[in-house]
Amino acid sequence: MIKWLKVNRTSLLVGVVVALSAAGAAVAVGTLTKSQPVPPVLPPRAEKPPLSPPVVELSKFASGFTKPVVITATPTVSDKRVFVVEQAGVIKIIQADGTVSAQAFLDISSKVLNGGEMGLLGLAFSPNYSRDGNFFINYTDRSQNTIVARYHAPSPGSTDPASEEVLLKIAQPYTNHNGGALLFGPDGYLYAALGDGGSGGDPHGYGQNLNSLLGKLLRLDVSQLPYKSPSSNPYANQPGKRPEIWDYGLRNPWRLSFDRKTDALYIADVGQGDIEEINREQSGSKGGVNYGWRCFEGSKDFNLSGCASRDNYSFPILEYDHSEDRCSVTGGYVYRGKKYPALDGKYFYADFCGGQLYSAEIKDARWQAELIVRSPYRISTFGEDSGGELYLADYTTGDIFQIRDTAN
Ligand SMILES: [Ca+2]
Repeated sequence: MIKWLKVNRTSLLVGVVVALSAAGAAVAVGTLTKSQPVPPVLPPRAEKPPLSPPVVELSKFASGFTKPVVITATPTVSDKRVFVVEQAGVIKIIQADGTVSAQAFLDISSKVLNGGEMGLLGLAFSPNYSRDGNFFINYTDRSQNTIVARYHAPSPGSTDPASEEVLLKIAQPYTNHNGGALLFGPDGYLYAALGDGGSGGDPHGYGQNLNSLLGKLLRLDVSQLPYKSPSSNPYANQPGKRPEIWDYGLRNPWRLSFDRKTDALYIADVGQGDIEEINREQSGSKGGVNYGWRCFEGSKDFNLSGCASRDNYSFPILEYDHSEDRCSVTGGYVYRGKKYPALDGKYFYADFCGGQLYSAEIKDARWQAELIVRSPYRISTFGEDSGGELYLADYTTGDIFQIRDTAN
């Protein structure tokens, strides 16, 4: 035992001297005994190779869906499953290897009015899903109401269909512009997007009417039901205004996302006949943002009757017209995944009719968009898996594609 210790002390001393020499430290061994500070022995710095400009490819990930409108995942990072919502009222699971589970996660097609812009349109898992098993959906019921409801999954792969608890039931005056996006914010509240009720030109003025939930982004505390409107909502205690409202002046918000890194909120809003738009709301916003509809379509005047001066409204960071077969924006995500670092920080979005996939970022102090792919797809939605990798859906074929960078 004693011999063993001696040997190892010697080895340790030799190790220190060798390490210092290897690091090029100009310290004589003799000075070590005077307790002078010794420079730390650091490993050689690993230089990361520079990233090449990304080359984005849409790689088929899964197929066989009918009219996919939502792609999402649970918030549990180790849960690699991807959930796909079919408009008719079915939620299916893609396993990590791309196979689609035979059994639906939820099938409420018998309750859903499906067609045009109606159907099962939103899905968001509780931030505590691994513990509470709750998730939230938005659908059009058979009487043409928008329903926001909570469901419970007693085990990871199946749902109790009788667990529905309705949070909101909102009559839809027309069949179109139902919005439908649901997502949890970094504040833990549920954000629910509703369109202006439909027809054209917002004939009843819902977008600017703070006593209506239509044309709004709502912010709800769903930690217990019935839900509460957080007291920090901008109209929480104002008579004649709905306390659920976070933002207003939306026409048909089709897909929202929070940037996982900056917490900024991106809202894509479908235009009337000319302008498609992307809006961005900074982290730390107090809400009450007026996104302009039906006073403005994008940054363009639409119907200024009863409207205030332009500085009362928030205008898009990005907008585009209906040239090149474009007709309807599909909002996406800022890439924050791990696999493709050259995509980090780029906001991806698309046009449903023209098939263009764009990425945008701030260059020279302004938002600039770049056409990435002119696809043959009708891109109905984007989605993130639990690790932040991005996917999109082709509404026509029901294929799900992963956004990849083949250059890095
Ligand atoms: Ca707007």
